Amino acid sequence: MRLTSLAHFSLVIGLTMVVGSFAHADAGHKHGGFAAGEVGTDGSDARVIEIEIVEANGKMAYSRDRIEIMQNETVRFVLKNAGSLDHEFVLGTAKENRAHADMMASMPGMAHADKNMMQVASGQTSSFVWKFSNKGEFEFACLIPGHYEAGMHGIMIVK
Ligand SMILES: [Cu+2]
Repeated sequence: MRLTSLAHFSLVIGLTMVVGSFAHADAGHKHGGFAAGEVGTDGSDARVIEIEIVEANGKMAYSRDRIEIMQNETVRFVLKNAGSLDHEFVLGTAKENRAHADMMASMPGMAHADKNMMQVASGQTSSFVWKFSNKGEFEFACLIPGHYEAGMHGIMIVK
């Protein structure tokens, strides 16, 4: 009985390690890039997707909560911030965004800039060109503390 449960225990540990390493590879940057692809170098022939950021009744949201893209498509996101607060737009897996948001919450005022994101000040419009070189389900989100929870996130499906 004791031996059986010991064997069972080590099997569980082994499986956990295998699952853990898959999850790590999935969340990590592939080939030195980002999970969702890479910064677009030329936006001149990109598909344009306009998104408005709105705030109302304690909620904050992007005007779209689901976007479908074809693999290798280059997209120019044009974000118009119609709210009274500054916001951002970060592309990644839901898991990457969660980890990033937790880090920001633990370091208030942390300087925060990376290639897979942009900031949009209140009343401004900014654009951002991205090449979706990887298929999968990703997320766009605002990771300023409290904003994700207030509604600032959407799904990006790359087919
Ligand atoms: Cu925000």
